[in-house]
Amino acid sequence: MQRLGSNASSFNNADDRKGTVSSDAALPGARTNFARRGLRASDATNELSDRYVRVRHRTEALAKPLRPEDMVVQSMPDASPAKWHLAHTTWFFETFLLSIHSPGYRVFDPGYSYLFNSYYEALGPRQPRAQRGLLTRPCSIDIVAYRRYVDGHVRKLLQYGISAETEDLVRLGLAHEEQHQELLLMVDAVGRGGRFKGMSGGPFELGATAASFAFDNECPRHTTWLQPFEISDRLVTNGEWLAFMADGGYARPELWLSDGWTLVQSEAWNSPLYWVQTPDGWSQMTFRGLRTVETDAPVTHVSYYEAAAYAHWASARLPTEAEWECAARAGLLEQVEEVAWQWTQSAYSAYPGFRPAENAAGEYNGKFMVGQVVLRGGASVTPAHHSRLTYRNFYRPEQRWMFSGVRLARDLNQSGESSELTAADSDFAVDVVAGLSAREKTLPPKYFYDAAGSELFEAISRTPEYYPTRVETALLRQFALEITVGIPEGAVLVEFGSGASDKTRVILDAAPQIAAYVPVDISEDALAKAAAAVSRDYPKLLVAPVAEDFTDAIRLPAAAHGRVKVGFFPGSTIGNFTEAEALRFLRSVRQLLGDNSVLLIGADLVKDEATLVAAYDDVEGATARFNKNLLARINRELGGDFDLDAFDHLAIWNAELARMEMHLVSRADQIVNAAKHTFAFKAGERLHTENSHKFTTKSFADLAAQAGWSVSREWISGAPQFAIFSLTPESSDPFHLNRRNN
Ligand code: AVJ
Repeated sequence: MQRLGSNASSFNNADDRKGTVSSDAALPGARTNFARRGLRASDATNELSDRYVRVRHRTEALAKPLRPEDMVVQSMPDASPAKWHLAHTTWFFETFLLSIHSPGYRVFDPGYSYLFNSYYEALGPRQPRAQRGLLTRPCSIDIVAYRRYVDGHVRKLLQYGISAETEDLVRLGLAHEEQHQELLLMVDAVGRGGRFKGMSGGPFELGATAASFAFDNECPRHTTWLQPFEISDRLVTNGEWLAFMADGGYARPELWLSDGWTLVQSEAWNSPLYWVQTPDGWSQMTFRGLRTVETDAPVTHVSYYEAAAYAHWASARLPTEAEWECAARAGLLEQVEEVAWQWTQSAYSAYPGFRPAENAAGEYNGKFMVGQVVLRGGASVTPAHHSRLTYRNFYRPEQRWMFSGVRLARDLNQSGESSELTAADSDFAVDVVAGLSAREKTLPPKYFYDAAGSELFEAISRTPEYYPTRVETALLRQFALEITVGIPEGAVLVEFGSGASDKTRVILDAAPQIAAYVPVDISEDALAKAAAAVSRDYPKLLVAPVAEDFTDAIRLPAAAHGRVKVGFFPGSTIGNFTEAEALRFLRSVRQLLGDNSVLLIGADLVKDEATLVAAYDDVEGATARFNKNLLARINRELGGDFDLDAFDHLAIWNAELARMEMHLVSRADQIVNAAKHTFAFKAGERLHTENSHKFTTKSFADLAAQAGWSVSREWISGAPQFAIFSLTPESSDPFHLNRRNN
């Protein structure tokens, strides 16, 4: 018996002869290429027989987690269903090996040649690939029998010793099967989460007709009106449920209906029923004992309260029973009746015109029509044919011992558009939706600076209360020569967030040895204008603007190459970052500028609260307008309907975190629409729009040090104090940075 190693290499040799194996494409022509090498020794035949069993077995092992229903699903036109792969690989052996080389072999089923031929024109017509998912028959059991039948014949053939040509065919068949194993692994029908499918609104006929059996509560069939909606084609999975749990799903009252929250507390619910926490994570008590929670499987055994809380968390809702029935009838849904009953948001009540059956069976359904919620679909334990698309199951909202699962739905607007943001939506839209959906509403301050916002900031700088700009500019002027003294001939000045490049001129005037200027700013217009003005006023200077968000990793233009780099980051803009963001920025600048560089940073310093608060809440109201411009910008760019007068500007000093905070405070309970979403504000609720961290010389030096910079000099103004720091790389040891961030 040969070992696996030589086995593999003999396969590779075969491979070399015919170039790349492109499975089926290799076949009919390839067959004639095989040299005749006479009958093989029985050792080799045994080895081949073993390998045959192993490969065939592996295919079945891969398909093992699939239920019969999974086997049929074709997730997309190009991907064949699992059942088809199992049959097609078998058909391959039957057609190219047994039918030709096994005397007297009779095909398992003549019809299979049509169904399981992939694309061999020579072998006649076949099932179109995109329609392989329609093959409910032969069923999985038939396919297993087919595999056994062919396997028996192949092994018998191998037992008797085979020709080189036949052996090559077996090896080809196995290589072909291994390729299909890979395809089988790509059948994503089992584990994928749901996708929303849209339906336009309009009249819909709900309920059962008299034509076939139905319970009285499914009748009478009647017309109801649906608003446009979208509904998930699959059920919420355990994996998704774990994410809900990890996000505090069972601990956040705002997600829950009032009665549900009471139960969460009194029953200490923290997971679906039958889930138990083990040292290795969550397990689930099943009919077959304790099993690790399968992340890909639909969640079951959840109450209506849990389903509703989950939907809230997922920015969705449960479907109404009419929506469910409409979508199921339209064929949009998977996992309709084979996995779990699905909570709807519909109260279990009488359809219009309902009359209880006029016999004892009339007691059957009608008298339960209070305090219960409808579930639709069917469960894996439901007797076959018991579930119908009109079937109305019902349970009380707290019950969860049954196979109950969750399918999500969402509203569409009247033109049938989803509220899902797509790649076509701006970063601004994405950040606004995320920020306004958060438990503590917040927006990134970088969005202040559209054209209107930049002008409003200029207005702030002219108010008597807002000192930073004035004080920093004065400091720069006063110490310009000292600040720039070390800058060598031919250096490049790289400015982050250059705006109008006003302060730049102070540096350029004091340091004519600077040969190039790279202003970096996200606002293309402002950048182009400022660059043109600087070029005009400093004709010998090479100006190479970079229109990019300076918080992203940027690349320097060729004009900067080979020059000593001087970074310039004035305005205390570093104060707007979180500590993590500041470190990320300082580290990336450290890399960008290199070992032999300088970074000049302006930073505002901690001082008395009154001075700080006044600077961010000037009497004239410039800062309030600046703050509210963010809402105006949302209205302008994202179709928002913010009422600017319904919010108050708030500036507060957070002493603990050493930062000024700006908020917008809702004056009343209100609903706001923006970026295809709806947001609720409670009276007094805050939208946090900016932090402006204030430093001490020590806190700043610590921050810089953590990013590989050391403060080589600092200039500090008189009160109100503002600082300019000159930073140099702390060490040119290339491993230094890594050691610092552990
Ligand atoms: C331009 C970011 C430095 O934080 O002080 C002014 C912006 N916010 N008034 C700052 C700002 C409110 C300013 N920076």
